[in-house]
Amino acid sequence: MVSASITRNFISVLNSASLSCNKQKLVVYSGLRKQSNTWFDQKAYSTKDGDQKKSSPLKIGFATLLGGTVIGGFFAYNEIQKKNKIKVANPGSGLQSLFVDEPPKDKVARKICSPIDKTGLKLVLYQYQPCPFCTKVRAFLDYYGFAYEVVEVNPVMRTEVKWSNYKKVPIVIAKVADGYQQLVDSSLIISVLQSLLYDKNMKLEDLLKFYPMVEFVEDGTKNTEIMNKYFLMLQDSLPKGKTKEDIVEERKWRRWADSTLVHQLSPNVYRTWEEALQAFKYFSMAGDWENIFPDWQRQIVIYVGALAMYFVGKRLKKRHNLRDDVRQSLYEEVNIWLKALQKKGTPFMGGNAPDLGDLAVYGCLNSIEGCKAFQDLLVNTKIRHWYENMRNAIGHRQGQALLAEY
Ligand SMILES: N[C@@H](CCC(=O)N[C@@H](CS)C(=O)NCC(=O)O)C(=O)O
Repeated sequence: MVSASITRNFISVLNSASLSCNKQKLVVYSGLRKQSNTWFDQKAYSTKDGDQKKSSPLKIGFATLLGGTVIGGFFAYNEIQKKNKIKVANPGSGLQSLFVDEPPKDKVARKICSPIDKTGLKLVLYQYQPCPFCTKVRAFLDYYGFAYEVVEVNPVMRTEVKWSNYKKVPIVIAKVADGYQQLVDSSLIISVLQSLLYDKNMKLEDLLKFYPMVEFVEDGTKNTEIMNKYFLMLQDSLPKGKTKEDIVEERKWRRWADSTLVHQLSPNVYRTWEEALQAFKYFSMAGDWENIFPDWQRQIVIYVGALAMYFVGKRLKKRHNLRDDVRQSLYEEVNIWLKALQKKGTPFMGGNAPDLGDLAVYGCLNSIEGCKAFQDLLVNTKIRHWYENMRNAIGHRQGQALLAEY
């Protein structure tokens, strides 16, 4: 299949042990795409579906009609869902759904094998390929060399996560003593797993108690928030080679990635209908949707998703006060990061190795890697050097020494 050969370009196997996974009709994805000196110069954002061609007016008309109907239904359905929303946890308890049985994961898209992972956590990541919160989690897991399975969630149907009462992705399931623990929210997932790596004596179930979920009402809408989600639970000692200031700074950039950088993405990626469609075709290719979703579902996701996100992008631009030329806002934010990095004078914000701030910023930007906005970012800012270093650090699992101690 055409997509299989394209996908192969995106897959590189890290070591022979990983190869054994291939026997299970699953691919091993290292997080490091085929390396070449010019990977970023090639038009990564061109796809096999010929997105560079102009879409015909008939296609656009059809997509608009179909999209309008589906989006209308989708928003109406979401409203009903919101009203019936079940709480995701007991407020204040920190305990998020614990299952006795493993949740369904019949659609494992790929399995990342890692012989060094002796945690026994058997992580499963439920995700949308293009979701920046999911890319953040993947960057973290790959940097440390965790073994995990990926279940690709259809962003329109969401059938793969119907078992959960949490309405977003990423969701990570981890094996614990009494069953399977659901971890929700990218920052919580990262904080809990990082804390676990720093303190091997802690149990994941116990760590979770430090991250209670609270409910609050904002502008008449009920919201939930996870307390301490940017905090690592370090007990008495600091991680080797880190100062208190390092930890505070790391937290600052993780927050910044979630509260500022991430808001630049949708308005930029879905800036025009052509860019929105191109982005979804790229997501389809990068996420191997052709082999995961039936073709009719894939087409709906691509066309409806592109149309919906085109309008969502416009709304977010307004909500987050982006400039009329949204690219300028993206460049300005990325330059804030680069300036801080320059001031620090080390290859990464974490020093000679990436920290969680680096991983969060990389995760956000990585989610748009094949899009026109990313190409423009490379041309108009100096992000390339740091980004390439991050890509290598993650692709080669440079954080694995910590996981290997487990
Ligand atoms: N704070 C959450 C945000 C997660 C989030 O907003 N995920 C989006 C996808 S990028 C989502 O699932 N939205 C609901 C939906 O698509 O139905 C996190 O960091 O994980």
